[in-house]
Amino acid sequence: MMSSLSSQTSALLASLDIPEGYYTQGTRVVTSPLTGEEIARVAEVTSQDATTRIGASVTAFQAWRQVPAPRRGELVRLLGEELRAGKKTLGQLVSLEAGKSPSEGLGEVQEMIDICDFAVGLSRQLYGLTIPSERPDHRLTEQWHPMGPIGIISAFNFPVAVWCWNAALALVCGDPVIWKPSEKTPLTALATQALFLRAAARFGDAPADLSTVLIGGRAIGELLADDARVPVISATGSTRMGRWVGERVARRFGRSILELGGNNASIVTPSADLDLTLRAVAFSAMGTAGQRCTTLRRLLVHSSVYDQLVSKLVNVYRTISVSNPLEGNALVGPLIDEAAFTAMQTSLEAARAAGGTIHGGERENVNGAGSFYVRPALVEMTSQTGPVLEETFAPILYVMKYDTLADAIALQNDVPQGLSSSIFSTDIRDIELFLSSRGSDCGIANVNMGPSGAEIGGAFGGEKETGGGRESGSDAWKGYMRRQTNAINYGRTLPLAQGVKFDI
Ligand code: UN1
Repeated sequence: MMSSLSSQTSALLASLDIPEGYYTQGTRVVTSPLTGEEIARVAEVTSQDATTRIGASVTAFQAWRQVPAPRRGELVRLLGEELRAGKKTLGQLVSLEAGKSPSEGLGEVQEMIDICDFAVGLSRQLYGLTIPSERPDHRLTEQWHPMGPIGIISAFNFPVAVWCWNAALALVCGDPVIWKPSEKTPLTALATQALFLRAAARFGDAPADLSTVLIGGRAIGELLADDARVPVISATGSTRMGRWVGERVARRFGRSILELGGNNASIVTPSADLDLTLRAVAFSAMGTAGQRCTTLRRLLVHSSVYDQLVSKLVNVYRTISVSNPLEGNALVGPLIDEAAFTAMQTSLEAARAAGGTIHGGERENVNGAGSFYVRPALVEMTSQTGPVLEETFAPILYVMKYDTLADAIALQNDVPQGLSSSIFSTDIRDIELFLSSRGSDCGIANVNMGPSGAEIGGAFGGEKETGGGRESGSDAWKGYMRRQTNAINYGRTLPLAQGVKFDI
């Protein structure tokens, strides 16, 4: 007897023309965090299959790199159209498989559509420079060439958008993509691949195997990271995973784009608009049940506004709706699994031992034993220590008091991670100091909003243990291409650079 969620899942997958065998026959059991019920079983690739399919991706590359970039953009335009048409279906699947609210599920697909639009325009703007040469009758230029297959290792929390940030850029840059999705979210990957294949069929003459999905565990990720035929590996997930992937890729001189853990802070200054701050903190700390790499994890509040803001926050934490977001309007859905719940409790224990005062954090009995819903936790700390220095992928917000902005910035930067940050202020001096070279050391620094919820137009990523990679907008496309410098002599003599003489 199929559970109601699995029949819902089947109906969604069937509406994307995905054959039933793809998600009913296999060894990997997929459960929904909403209820803990099994919703599908998918087949995994063997190492041998994966190796063969990487070879097929290389063949696709040889054809695709010859297709003019604006024409490659047409494929991504069609992908964007398929995503528009399939937005509701894919969004619902994201909710079922990752536990996101309907609005966040749809938002994730919108993020895919946005990056497709961006990449289409980009397909006519993969510019190189012309550089003045020091030699007469010489020209110096640079151009950008396709790299080869791009390996994409993604996490459960943005099960499809992260693929698209990478894939939309890679495809216009002339690169096929090979995707190893999170073991926890293979269904949304299969659905995304189905939409891609529809776009490719409409495109007409796209080479086969431009997009490959490898469903599997760590061994498949390892194989991808080790394969020198895959020049770029873009990996999103924990710092532990990224260190392991980054080291393997570096060993073979591959390029990695790492988007790893965050331990994002916001600074609330005395001039902050506290109503706006309250809403921004609530969204960025509790949205997606605290399971974004950009989630607000540390709140640094000026002592003059601490009591006022924190008392309001405690109230919001006490009353925010925690439930199955598909059955009501709950703002906070489930954690992904039991391991996430255990990690959260371990961090809360450590915070208590370090002198923290904890509000919330208890398990909520929503859907029985198989699902893990928790009341988000607000933890008042007197110092930045122990679990505050780590990323726990759960809704825990550590709150600390500060007296000078210099102290707050020092605290904000004094963690191993460097993804995102923000300041709440209406004082231009405070804002500009925070954004200056003496300010936030993160890849993202926002003003009067939380650290999460980035748009695709900017480059996305961070420093230190966040891995240093940049994805998505701005010139992140350069990570998917190889730069070639060309010096061209159009004269009849051979002047050497730096005035070197070599007359034979
Ligand atoms: C992630 O959590 O891995 O900025 C990505 C955000 C989203 C992306 C998060 N646009 O919160």
